[in-house]
Amino acid sequence: RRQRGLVLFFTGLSGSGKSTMARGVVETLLETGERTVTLMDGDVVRRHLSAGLGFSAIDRDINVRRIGWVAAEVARHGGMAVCCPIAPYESARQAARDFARAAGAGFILVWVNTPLAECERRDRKGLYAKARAGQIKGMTGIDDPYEIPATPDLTIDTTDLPGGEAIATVLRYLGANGWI
Ligand code: GGZ
Repeated sequence: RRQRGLVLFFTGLSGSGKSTMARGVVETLLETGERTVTLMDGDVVRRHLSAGLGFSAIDRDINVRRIGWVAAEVARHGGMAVCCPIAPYESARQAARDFARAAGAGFILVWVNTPLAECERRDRKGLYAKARAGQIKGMTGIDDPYEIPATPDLTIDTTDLPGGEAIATVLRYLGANGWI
């Protein structure tokens, strides 16, 4: 019997651990062959699907809705799409959920709620330091909003969680809910 399609959507600040978790989940599923899975990696999305968009409220809204729409199409016929944009706005996240529902697919919102202080401590790309120094404007969490998700299906703080455990938590959730 064909599996029901699923959109697995990670949201959280830059440096929260979303992409690492998304990649880990995808890697595991590809290895086990449990599901066909498409990763909508943030960098790749912004290079192709959302080329030309910036980080204004409107551009972020368009970006996240596009991701949600494509993910729903992937899931429409039984595929699984894994997305990991910051997705700072509740309305765009809700739109992504509605696209999935309209496609007859499931939708799981994972809020990676690693606190700003920890994301800033990691600062792998140096963006937070630049934002604090006023060299870049509109950095999420510094001088741009992140709306707390109202109805996350799963909430994970990666501060004290080794990468493998964060990934395992998501895989356990998928297993417990019959998705894998
Ligand atoms: C937030 C920014 C910004 C600003 C560039 N604010 O850690 P990263 O580098 O790799 O992930 C961030 C990425 C965010 O793009 P998204 O498509 O996920 O954002 S949204 O959902 O809001 O559309 C960060 C980098 O782009 N980046 N400028 N001002 N993150």
